[in-house]
Amino acid sequence: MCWQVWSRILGMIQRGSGLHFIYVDSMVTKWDYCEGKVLDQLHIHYNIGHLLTMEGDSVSPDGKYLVALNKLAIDRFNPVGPLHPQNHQLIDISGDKMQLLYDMPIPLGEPHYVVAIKADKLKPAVRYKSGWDSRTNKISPWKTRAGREKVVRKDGVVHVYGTVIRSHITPEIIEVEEGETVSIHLTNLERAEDETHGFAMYSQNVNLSIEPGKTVSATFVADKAGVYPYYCTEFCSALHLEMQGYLLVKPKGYVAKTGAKMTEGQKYTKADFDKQVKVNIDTQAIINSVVAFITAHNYKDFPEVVALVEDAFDQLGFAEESKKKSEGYAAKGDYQNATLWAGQHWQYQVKTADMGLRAKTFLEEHGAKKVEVKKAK
Ligand SMILES: [Cu+2]
Repeated sequence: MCWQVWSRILGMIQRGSGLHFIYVDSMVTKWDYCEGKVLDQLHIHYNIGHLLTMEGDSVSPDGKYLVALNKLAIDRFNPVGPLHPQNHQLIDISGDKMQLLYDMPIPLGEPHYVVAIKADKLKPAVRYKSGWDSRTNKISPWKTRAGREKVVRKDGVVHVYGTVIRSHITPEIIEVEEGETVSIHLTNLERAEDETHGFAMYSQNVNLSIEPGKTVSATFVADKAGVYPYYCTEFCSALHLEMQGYLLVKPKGYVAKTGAKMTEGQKYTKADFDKQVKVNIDTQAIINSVVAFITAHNYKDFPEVVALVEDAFDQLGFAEESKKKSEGYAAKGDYQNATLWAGQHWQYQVKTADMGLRAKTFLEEHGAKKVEVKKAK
């Protein structure tokens, strides 16, 4: 190949592609560097600062596109303040004539020396190891497992070891005294891809993003008595709004008046328990039909689906544990705990069904084929 595209007074070459930008004229020039001849010029939006071609900085440039990275965008987009968007323009350079395809304004400074790589070179991690601190890149000392949530007061700090999972933040209530330092450590128990939860607390400047497996901490001084709601900021499932709780900050030295008593929480009855069990049986029927669909197809040929199925079975394992606990309490006539665990069982079923349906849709959209299913004798 003997041509290049230029775009600066002294120019910047995208190696192997022969493209240059011309700053003052606001142009991209394509030229034949063997013959010293200009092949084509394209006006772009002012003012071009850099160029980017697909893998243009490598020894084997690839693709048919160039992006003009322009510095200024006055008059082009709606003004939204002193900082105007920077305009990036996508150009097709495959033919004799370059062709402008697309404008992309972004609210950042114009990037320098940008590199474009093929999407299939990306091999990102899907989830962190459970309890991972992404800042120190090792297991967090604050990692918490399901059922091990606790509040510990140590060296003048209230440490909250909490967890988040669809669709619950544990603990739901945190009680501290005015002036105490509070350190909240949250572990996302999810293993499913893209199941990030958020955690925002009113008035305490706490706003966390907690990706699957991650443990993250936030520390603040609860310096004003009051009730501060916290909640998940990601729309993580249909039961997303269940993910909330309250920080209660008692006035310093507050003593409850005599006679003031906490009222008992809601008591579930056998009827509540039976109702939840019926819902769980119906949900299981949906799961079974989805599993039947998936296993009747060549799902093992689709790594995305295999990952979803693994996650789904993980969740179903948790579901089994909750079901056993619920049945154990019911056998003892403790319908309060039996109903709570039956509800937990259902939560895991919903997660399983959610992943199963995503897997089913993927198979339908990617032309999965039917396979022979061995019948159990
Ligand atoms: Cu959530």
